[in-house]
Amino acid sequence: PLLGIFDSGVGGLTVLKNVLYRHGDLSAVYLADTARIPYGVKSPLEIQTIALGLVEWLNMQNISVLAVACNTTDSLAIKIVKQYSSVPVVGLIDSVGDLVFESRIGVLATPSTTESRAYTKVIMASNPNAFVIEQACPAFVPLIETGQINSNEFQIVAKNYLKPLIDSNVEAIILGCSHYPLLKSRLQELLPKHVRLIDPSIGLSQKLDDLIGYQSFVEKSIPTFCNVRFCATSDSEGFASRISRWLGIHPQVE
Ligand code: DGN
Repeated sequence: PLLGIFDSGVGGLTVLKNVLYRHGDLSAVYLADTARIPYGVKSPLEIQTIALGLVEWLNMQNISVLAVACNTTDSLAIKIVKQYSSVPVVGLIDSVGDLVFESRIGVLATPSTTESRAYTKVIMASNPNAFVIEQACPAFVPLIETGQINSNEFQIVAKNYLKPLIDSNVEAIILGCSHYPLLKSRLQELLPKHVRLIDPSIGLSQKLDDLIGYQSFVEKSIPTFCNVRFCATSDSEGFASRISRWLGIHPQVE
């Protein structure tokens, strides 16, 4: 099977990595919409129009399943994606239900995603008594894309974003933007030890089990990404160097 997977930039690589841990034999086409990043502050109509174009392109690549590795698209345009995709679609948000056991939950995401309240709705559907606090983190994606997660600036904005969640005594935090797993250890340093960080791409990877008809429970070694075709909508060289930074591989980018 051939997986189509897209995000605005490097965030979806965290999803791809988890998918390949679980489904090591899968080939993939990874599409980064570098021409239009960041998505997090765009209107629903803009995100829907963009998503439609990406899906139409992916439809032409003979994919057998499509993963929306961008929460912003998932929260604002999943209906359009499902309507226009010629293959089954998996997203990040509705895959999270099975991953959450705690009842005081924080969500970190882009402004568009938090405004949609999509995560709150999914969590409340499985636990109506849950307390959910969503925090928009507009500064994170630019800092990640430019490799500045060890900067003072990161430390300052992260502390501000986390404060309301810590003050609310959350027990777990959903990384509701696919870029944020890249911050996992930085965030963990700023949080009380007992707070669990949840990466929704674990749920997405599990959902693929049913769709691609096979799965591997064997612990795989780190994915090599050699069966992945990387594509970007602009600045393919810049994107190639960002892939190298985050994955330690040096692929060609179309
Ligand atoms: N990685 C995307 C998400 O999960 O929402 C959005 C990143 C962005 O473009 N701001």
